[in-house]
Amino acid sequence: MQQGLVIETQRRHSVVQLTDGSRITCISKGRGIQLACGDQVSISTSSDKEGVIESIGERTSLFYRADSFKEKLVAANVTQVACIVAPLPVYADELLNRWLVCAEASNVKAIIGLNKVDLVEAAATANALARYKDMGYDVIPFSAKFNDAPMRERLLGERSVLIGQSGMGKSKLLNALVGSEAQRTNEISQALGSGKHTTTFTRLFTLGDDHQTWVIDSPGMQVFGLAHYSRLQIQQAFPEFRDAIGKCRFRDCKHLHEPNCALRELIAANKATEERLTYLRKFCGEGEAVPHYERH
Ligand SMILES: Nc1nc2c(ncn2[C@@H]2O[C@H](COP(=O)(O)OP(=O)(O)O)[C@@H](O)[C@H]2O)c(=O)[nH]1
Ligand SMILES: [Mg+2]
Ligand SMILES: [Zn+2]
Repeated sequence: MQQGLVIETQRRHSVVQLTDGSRITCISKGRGIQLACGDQVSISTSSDKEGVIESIGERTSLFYRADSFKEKLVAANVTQVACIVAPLPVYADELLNRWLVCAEASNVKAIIGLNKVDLVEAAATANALARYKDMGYDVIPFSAKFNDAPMRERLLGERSVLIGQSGMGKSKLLNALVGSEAQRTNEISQALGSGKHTTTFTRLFTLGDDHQTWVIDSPGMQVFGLAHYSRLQIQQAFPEFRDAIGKCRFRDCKHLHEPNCALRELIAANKATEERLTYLRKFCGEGEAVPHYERH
């Protein structure tokens, strides 16, 4: 039995990096096991070519999205979610809020990387993002093209998942960080001969000789459901509203026009924004919750 780290997943196949840095394509034993990049696994090998995932180590964190029908694991055991946005193409603010809420609800720190600060349009975006600093999120302006240092600094020593819509510059950043390694072809697709494009897969890269820094590149996502979290978990994932949850005059307060709404009082006092309350109400009203994902 050998220990390894899942660095690529695709249905029942995954690529596992062993402690000596070598890689092996594996299949999962049970049907019910969903693997994520970042999972620590025990594998058995029948030949040098293919391994079998025997068990998954306990996860310190699990970042994933879900709608009422299915769950999609994004990354396991990460220490931070790095949300990558840019002025062009214009990033979607609602998606950013979904990632922040998901990170908060999964107990993982979130940071916001503002890429392409070399563009003149970046000044307005930086202004718009200033409100997130008030909520406690660090906003890191950088340019993957001309100066990636501010972002690199925040990634070193951490196990991060990069999340962002396509076009925000995640691949460019990865190129700057890991060089030609970022062109790593999809090993599962190669093995299976399916030749899928690499950017549709989540991939993990390790940095440094000790492989302790992780950067996980996820494909650009246009939807990000939060159906795996309860209303209360979602409400509490808004740091600026957290202390006010449950303190409205009416227990079933919709936070619209009710008197003595504790959330609205925060907005009136300029400690929270109308926009964030709209997201809170929207995210809470979405779909029936799927059963919480079984941790192995
Ligand atoms: N001006 C500018 N363009 C960038 C920067 N970073 C990435 N781009 C460009 O943005 C486009 C999308 O980048 P890419 O890395 O493929 O984005 P991804 O879809 O998030 O992986 C490409 O044309 C990049 O050259 C940057 O810092 N400044
Ligand atoms: Mg990309
Ligand atoms: Zn209320």
